[in-house]
Amino acid sequence: MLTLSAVFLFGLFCFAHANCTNPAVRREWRTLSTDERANWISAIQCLSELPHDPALTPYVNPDDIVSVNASGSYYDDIVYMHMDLNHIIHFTGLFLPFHRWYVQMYENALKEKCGFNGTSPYWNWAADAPDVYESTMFQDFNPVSGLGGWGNLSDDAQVPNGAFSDFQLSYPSYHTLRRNFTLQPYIGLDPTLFTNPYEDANATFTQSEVDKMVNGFVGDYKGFQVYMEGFEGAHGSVHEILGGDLGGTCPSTAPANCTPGPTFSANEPIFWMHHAMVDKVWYDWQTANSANAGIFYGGSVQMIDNATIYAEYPNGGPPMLSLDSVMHADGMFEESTVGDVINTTAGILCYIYE
Ligand SMILES: [Cu+2]
Repeated sequence: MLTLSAVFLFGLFCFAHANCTNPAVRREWRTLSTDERANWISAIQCLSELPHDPALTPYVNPDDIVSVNASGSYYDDIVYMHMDLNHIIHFTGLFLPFHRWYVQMYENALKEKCGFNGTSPYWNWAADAPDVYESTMFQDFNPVSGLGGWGNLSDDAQVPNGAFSDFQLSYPSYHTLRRNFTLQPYIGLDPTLFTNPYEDANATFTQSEVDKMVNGFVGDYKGFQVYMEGFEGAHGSVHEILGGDLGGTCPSTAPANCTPGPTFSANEPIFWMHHAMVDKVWYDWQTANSANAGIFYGGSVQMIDNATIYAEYPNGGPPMLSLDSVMHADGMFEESTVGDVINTTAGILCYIYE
Protein backbone atom coordinates (compact mmCIF):
# COMPACT_ATOMS: atom_id res chain seq x y z
CA MET A 1 0.00 0.00 0.00
CA LEU A 2 1.28 3.39 -0.89
CA THR A 3 1.26 5.64 2.14
CA LEU A 4 0.52 9.29 1.88
CA SER A 5 4.11 10.15 2.80
CA ALA A 6 5.47 7.83 0.07
CA VAL A 7 3.27 9.59 -2.46
CA PHE A 8 4.48 12.89 -1.10
CA LEU A 9 8.14 11.89 -1.29
CA PHE A 10 7.73 10.51 -4.78
CA GLY A 11 5.99 13.70 -5.84
CA LEU A 12 8.75 15.75 -4.29
CA PHE A 13 11.37 13.75 -6.17
CA CYS A 14 9.65 14.29 -9.52
CA PHE A 15 9.14 17.94 -8.72
CA ALA A 16 12.81 18.34 -7.82
CA HIS A 17 14.01 16.52 -10.92
CA ALA A 18 11.81 18.49 -13.29
CA ASN A 19 12.84 21.74 -11.69
CA CYS A 20 16.61 21.52 -11.95
CA THR A 21 17.93 21.57 -8.41
CA ASN A 22 21.51 20.77 -9.40
CA PRO A 23 22.32 22.91 -12.44
CA ALA A 24 25.50 22.35 -14.44
CA VAL A 25 28.00 25.19 -14.10
CA ARG A 26 29.46 26.63 -17.29
CA ARG A 27 32.99 27.95 -16.83
CA GLU A 28 35.43 30.16 -18.68
CA TRP A 29 37.80 28.28 -21.00
CA ARG A 30 40.95 29.28 -19.14
CA THR A 31 39.63 28.03 -15.80
CA LEU A 32 39.33 24.51 -17.27
CA SER A 33 42.14 22.06 -16.53
CA THR A 34 44.27 20.75 -19.38
CA ASP A 35 42.36 17.46 -19.20
CA GLU A 36 39.01 19.24 -19.34
CA ARG A 37 40.11 21.23 -22.38
CA ALA A 38 41.40 18.08 -24.08
CA ASN A 39 38.11 16.32 -23.36
CA TRP A 40 36.08 19.10 -25.02
CA ILE A 41 38.41 19.24 -27.99
CA SER A 42 38.57 15.48 -28.55
CA ALA A 43 34.76 15.28 -28.46
CA ILE A 44 34.59 17.96 -31.17
CA GLN A 45 37.13 16.09 -33.27
CA CYS A 46 35.02 12.96 -32.76
CA LEU A 47 31.88 14.74 -34.07
CA SER A 48 33.86 15.79 -37.12
CA GLU A 49 34.75 12.15 -37.78
CA LEU A 50 31.19 10.84 -37.48
CA PRO A 51 29.33 10.43 -40.77
CA HIS A 52 26.65 12.73 -42.15
CA ASP A 53 23.23 12.20 -40.57
CA PRO A 54 20.62 11.62 -43.28
CA ALA A 55 18.02 13.03 -40.88
CA LEU A 56 19.32 16.53 -41.72
CA THR A 57 16.41 18.22 -43.49
CA PRO A 58 16.93 21.86 -44.47
CA TYR A 59 13.85 23.97 -43.71
CA VAL A 60 14.63 27.37 -45.26
CA ASN A 61 16.85 26.34 -48.19
CA PRO A 62 18.12 29.88 -48.88
CA ASP A 63 19.61 30.32 -52.35
CA ASP A 64 22.83 31.89 -51.00
CA ILE A 65 24.24 28.64 -49.57
CA VAL A 66 25.56 25.45 -51.12
CA SER A 67 23.48 22.28 -50.87
CA VAL A 68 24.03 19.56 -48.28
CA ASN A 69 27.22 17.60 -48.77
CA ALA A 70 26.35 13.99 -47.92
CA SER A 71 30.06 13.20 -47.66
CA GLY A 72 30.43 15.70 -44.84
CA SER A 73 30.61 14.88 -41.14
CA TYR A 74 28.08 15.08 -38.35
CA TYR A 75 29.86 18.25 -37.22
CA ASP A 76 29.28 19.66 -40.71
CA ASP A 77 25.58 18.79 -40.37
CA ILE A 78 25.32 20.89 -37.23
CA VAL A 79 27.07 23.74 -39.08
CA TYR A 80 24.65 23.30 -41.96
CA MET A 81 21.63 23.91 -39.71
CA HIS A 82 23.03 27.38 -38.98
CA MET A 83 23.55 27.97 -42.71
CA ASP A 84 20.02 26.88 -43.52
CA LEU A 85 18.35 28.84 -40.73
CA ASN A 86 20.58 31.96 -41.07
CA HIS A 87 17.82 34.35 -42.17
CA ILE A 88 15.37 33.33 -39.45
CA ILE A 89 17.77 33.20 -36.48
CA HIS A 90 19.71 36.45 -36.99
CA PHE A 91 18.18 39.93 -36.68
CA THR A 92 14.92 38.30 -35.57
CA GLY A 93 13.56 37.57 -32.12
CA LEU A 94 15.00 34.08 -32.36
CA PHE A 95 18.61 35.26 -32.13
CA LEU A 96 19.10 34.77 -28.39
CA PRO A 97 16.81 31.75 -27.78
CA PHE A 98 17.96 29.86 -30.88
CA HIS A 99 21.66 30.22 -30.11
CA ARG A 100 21.05 29.28 -26.45
CA TRP A 101 19.26 26.15 -27.65
CA TYR A 102 21.89 25.46 -30.34
CA VAL A 103 24.79 25.52 -27.84
CA GLN A 104 22.87 23.13 -25.58
CA MET A 105 22.02 20.71 -28.42
CA TYR A 106 25.68 20.78 -29.43
CA GLU A 107 26.77 20.03 -25.86
CA ASN A 108 24.27 17.15 -25.75
CA ALA A 109 25.69 15.73 -28.99
CA LEU A 110 29.26 15.99 -27.65
CA LYS A 111 28.14 14.04 -24.59
CA GLU A 112 25.88 11.45 -26.18
CA LYS A 113 28.01 10.67 -29.22
CA CYS A 114 31.56 11.54 -28.23
CA GLY A 115 32.25 11.08 -24.53
CA PHE A 116 32.29 14.72 -23.45
CA ASN A 117 31.85 14.83 -19.70
CA GLY A 118 31.96 18.55 -18.93
CA THR A 119 29.65 21.49 -19.61
CA SER A 120 29.88 24.03 -22.42
CA PRO A 121 32.77 26.40 -21.77
CA TYR A 122 32.53 30.10 -22.60
CA TRP A 123 35.10 32.62 -23.82
CA ASN A 124 35.01 35.79 -21.76
CA TRP A 125 36.01 38.05 -24.63
CA ALA A 126 35.48 41.15 -22.51
CA ALA A 127 38.63 40.20 -20.58
CA ASP A 128 40.59 40.05 -23.85
CA ALA A 129 39.10 43.13 -25.50
CA PRO A 130 42.13 45.33 -24.69
CA ASP A 131 44.33 43.12 -26.91
CA VAL A 132 42.64 40.24 -28.68
CA TYR A 133 45.62 39.49 -30.90
CA GLU A 134 47.86 38.78 -27.91
CA SER A 135 45.15 36.96 -25.93
CA THR A 136 46.18 33.73 -24.21
CA MET A 137 43.24 32.10 -26.02
CA PHE A 138 45.39 32.10 -29.14
CA GLN A 139 48.72 31.17 -27.59
CA ASP A 140 48.09 27.57 -26.62
CA PHE A 141 49.56 25.39 -29.36
CA ASN A 142 49.29 22.12 -27.43
CA PRO A 143 48.19 19.56 -30.06
CA VAL A 144 45.70 17.95 -27.67
CA SER A 145 44.38 20.74 -25.45
CA GLY A 146 45.24 24.01 -27.22
CA LEU A 147 42.97 26.03 -29.50
CA GLY A 148 45.90 27.06 -31.69
CA GLY A 149 46.73 30.54 -32.86
CA TRP A 150 46.15 32.84 -35.80
CA GLY A 151 46.10 31.59 -39.35
CA ASN A 152 48.99 31.60 -41.77
CA LEU A 153 48.17 34.51 -44.09
CA SER A 154 50.24 33.08 -46.93
CA ASP A 155 48.18 29.88 -46.70
CA ASP A 156 44.56 31.07 -46.80
CA ALA A 157 44.69 31.96 -43.07
CA GLN A 158 44.65 28.28 -42.11
CA VAL A 159 45.45 27.69 -38.45
CA PRO A 160 48.87 26.00 -38.44
CA ASN A 161 49.07 24.80 -34.85
CA GLY A 162 47.11 23.52 -31.87
CA ALA A 163 44.51 20.76 -31.80
CA PHE A 164 42.52 22.08 -34.79
CA SER A 165 45.36 22.51 -37.28
CA ASP A 166 43.93 19.67 -39.34
CA PHE A 167 40.23 20.27 -38.60
CA GLN A 168 38.39 19.23 -41.76
CA LEU A 169 35.34 21.25 -42.75
CA SER A 170 32.92 20.80 -45.65
CA TYR A 171 31.19 24.16 -46.01
CA PRO A 172 31.06 26.12 -48.16
CA SER A 173 33.77 23.82 -49.63
CA TYR A 174 36.45 21.53 -48.23
CA HIS A 175 39.04 23.40 -46.21
CA THR A 176 40.65 23.41 -42.78
CA LEU A 177 39.99 25.91 -40.01
CA ARG A 178 40.94 29.54 -40.72
CA ARG A 179 41.56 32.58 -38.46
CA ASN A 180 42.47 36.00 -39.76
CA PHE A 181 42.74 38.75 -37.12
CA THR A 182 40.78 41.75 -38.41
CA LEU A 183 40.76 44.81 -36.18
CA GLN A 184 38.68 47.05 -38.46
CA PRO A 185 36.12 44.81 -40.16
CA TYR A 186 33.59 47.52 -40.99
CA ILE A 187 35.49 49.59 -43.52
CA GLY A 188 33.75 49.72 -46.87
CA LEU A 189 30.42 48.27 -45.72
CA ASP A 190 27.05 50.04 -46.10
CA PRO A 191 27.65 53.27 -44.10
CA THR A 192 23.95 53.71 -43.39
CA LEU A 193 24.01 50.44 -41.41
CA PHE A 194 27.64 50.55 -40.22
CA THR A 195 27.66 54.14 -39.08
CA ASN A 196 31.13 54.02 -37.53
CA PRO A 197 33.10 52.17 -40.25
CA TYR A 198 36.56 52.87 -38.82
CA GLU A 199 35.70 51.57 -35.38
CA ASP A 200 38.03 48.97 -33.89
CA ALA A 201 35.96 45.82 -33.38
CA ASN A 202 37.36 45.23 -29.89
CA ALA A 203 35.96 48.58 -28.66
CA THR A 204 32.48 47.06 -28.78
CA PHE A 205 33.00 44.12 -26.44
CA THR A 206 34.92 45.63 -23.53
CA GLN A 207 33.96 45.01 -19.92
CA SER A 208 32.30 48.42 -19.78
CA GLU A 209 30.18 47.50 -22.82
CA VAL A 210 29.19 44.24 -21.13
CA ASP A 211 28.31 46.13 -17.95
CA LYS A 212 26.21 48.51 -20.02
CA MET A 213 24.29 45.57 -21.47
CA VAL A 214 23.84 43.65 -18.23
CA ASN A 215 22.78 46.62 -16.13
CA GLY A 216 20.89 48.55 -18.79
CA PHE A 217 17.79 47.83 -20.85
CA VAL A 218 15.68 47.04 -17.78
CA GLY A 219 12.48 45.39 -18.98
CA ASP A 220 13.58 46.06 -22.59
CA TYR A 221 14.28 42.76 -24.34
CA LYS A 222 14.42 44.33 -27.78
CA GLY A 223 16.87 47.02 -26.67
CA PHE A 224 19.13 44.44 -25.04
CA GLN A 225 19.14 42.14 -28.08
CA VAL A 226 19.75 44.95 -30.54
CA TYR A 227 22.67 46.36 -28.54
CA MET A 228 24.25 42.91 -28.49
CA GLU A 229 23.40 41.77 -32.02
CA GLY A 230 22.95 44.97 -34.01
CA PHE A 231 25.47 46.30 -36.52
CA GLU A 232 28.82 46.96 -34.83
CA GLY A 233 27.58 45.25 -31.66
CA ALA A 234 29.61 42.88 -29.48
CA HIS A 235 28.25 39.69 -31.05
CA GLY A 236 29.17 40.53 -34.63
CA SER A 237 32.43 42.21 -33.65
CA VAL A 238 33.77 39.06 -32.00
CA HIS A 239 32.89 37.10 -35.12
CA GLU A 240 34.61 39.65 -37.34
CA ILE A 241 37.76 40.21 -35.31
CA LEU A 242 38.63 36.51 -35.61
CA GLY A 243 37.93 36.63 -39.33
CA GLY A 244 38.37 33.38 -41.26
CA ASP A 245 35.68 30.86 -40.46
CA LEU A 246 34.20 32.69 -37.46
CA GLY A 247 34.05 35.83 -39.60
CA GLY A 248 32.26 33.92 -42.37
CA THR A 249 34.80 34.75 -45.07
CA CYS A 250 34.97 32.37 -48.03
CA PRO A 251 37.92 29.96 -48.21
CA SER A 252 40.07 29.99 -51.33
CA THR A 253 38.58 26.64 -52.35
CA ALA A 254 35.02 28.06 -52.31
CA PRO A 255 32.90 28.28 -55.45
CA ALA A 256 32.93 31.70 -57.12
CA ASN A 257 29.40 32.46 -55.94
CA CYS A 258 30.27 31.89 -52.25
CA THR A 259 28.47 34.46 -50.10
CA PRO A 260 30.36 35.63 -47.02
CA GLY A 261 28.28 36.05 -43.89
CA PRO A 262 27.28 34.35 -40.68
CA THR A 263 26.17 31.11 -42.33
CA PHE A 264 29.11 28.74 -41.85
CA SER A 265 30.66 30.55 -38.86
CA ALA A 266 29.97 27.50 -36.66
CA ASN A 267 32.90 25.86 -38.50
CA GLU A 268 35.09 27.50 -35.85
CA PRO A 269 34.99 25.55 -32.55
CA ILE A 270 35.37 28.90 -30.76
CA PHE A 271 31.88 29.70 -32.15
CA TRP A 272 30.44 27.61 -29.32
CA MET A 273 32.41 29.44 -26.65
CA HIS A 274 31.57 32.80 -28.22
CA HIS A 275 27.86 31.98 -28.21
CA ALA A 276 28.05 30.64 -24.66
CA MET A 277 29.46 34.07 -23.70
CA VAL A 278 26.66 35.87 -25.58
CA ASP A 279 24.31 33.58 -23.67
CA LYS A 280 26.04 34.38 -20.38
CA VAL A 281 25.56 38.10 -20.94
CA TRP A 282 21.88 37.43 -21.63
CA TYR A 283 21.72 35.24 -18.50
CA ASP A 284 23.44 37.95 -16.44
CA TRP A 285 20.96 40.51 -17.78
CA GLN A 286 18.02 38.18 -17.05
CA THR A 287 19.18 37.74 -13.46
CA ALA A 288 20.28 41.35 -12.90
CA ASN A 289 16.71 42.61 -12.52
CA SER A 290 13.43 40.77 -11.96
CA ALA A 291 11.88 42.89 -14.73
CA ASN A 292 14.14 41.06 -17.21
CA ALA A 293 13.43 37.48 -16.18
CA GLY A 294 11.37 35.51 -18.65
CA ILE A 295 10.57 38.41 -20.97
CA PHE A 296 10.74 38.09 -24.73
CA TYR A 297 9.93 40.26 -27.73
CA GLY A 298 10.75 40.02 -31.42
CA GLY A 299 9.52 39.46 -34.96
CA SER A 300 10.02 36.49 -37.24
CA VAL A 301 11.13 38.27 -40.43
CA GLN A 302 14.63 39.73 -40.94
CA MET A 303 14.41 43.45 -41.89
CA ILE A 304 17.98 44.46 -42.74
CA ASP A 305 17.69 45.55 -46.36
CA ASN A 306 17.99 49.25 -45.57
CA ALA A 307 18.54 51.51 -42.58
CA THR A 308 15.00 52.89 -42.51
CA ILE A 309 13.25 49.57 -42.24
CA TYR A 310 15.99 48.21 -39.95
CA ALA A 311 15.46 51.14 -37.57
CA GLU A 312 11.83 50.13 -37.20
CA TYR A 313 12.35 46.36 -36.91
CA PRO A 314 15.93 45.71 -35.71
CA ASN A 315 14.97 42.38 -34.16
CA GLY A 316 12.50 41.26 -36.78
CA GLY A 317 9.25 42.36 -38.33
CA PRO A 318 5.77 40.78 -38.25
CA PRO A 319 4.47 38.19 -37.80
CA MET A 320 5.66 38.59 -34.22
CA LEU A 321 7.05 35.69 -32.19
CA SER A 322 5.98 34.55 -28.72
CA LEU A 323 7.16 32.16 -26.03
CA ASP A 324 5.12 29.52 -27.86
CA SER A 325 6.98 29.95 -31.15
CA VAL A 326 8.70 26.76 -32.29
CA MET A 327 12.37 26.86 -33.31
CA HIS A 328 13.26 24.67 -36.27
CA ALA A 329 15.78 21.88 -35.75
CA ASP A 330 16.20 20.68 -39.35
CA GLY A 331 15.53 17.08 -38.34
CA MET A 332 18.73 17.01 -36.29
CA PHE A 333 17.29 17.50 -32.80
CA GLU A 334 13.94 17.62 -31.07
CA GLU A 335 12.22 20.96 -31.66
CA SER A 336 11.78 23.37 -28.78
CA THR A 337 9.84 26.56 -28.23
CA VAL A 338 11.27 29.92 -27.19
CA GLY A 339 9.61 29.37 -23.81
CA ASP A 340 11.50 26.08 -23.36
CA VAL A 341 14.80 27.99 -23.23
CA ILE A 342 13.87 31.38 -21.79
CA ASN A 343 15.14 30.26 -18.36
CA THR A 344 18.43 28.33 -18.07
CA THR A 345 17.20 26.42 -15.00
CA ALA A 346 13.76 25.42 -16.29
CA GLY A 347 12.12 23.91 -19.34
CA ILE A 348 14.67 21.78 -21.20
CA LEU A 349 17.69 23.52 -19.62
CA CYS A 350 19.54 23.12 -16.36
CA TYR A 351 22.71 25.22 -16.11
CA ILE A 352 24.10 28.42 -14.68
CA TYR A 353 27.24 30.45 -15.38
CA GLU A 354 30.14 30.81 -13.02
CU1 LIG B 1 24.31 32.51 -35.51
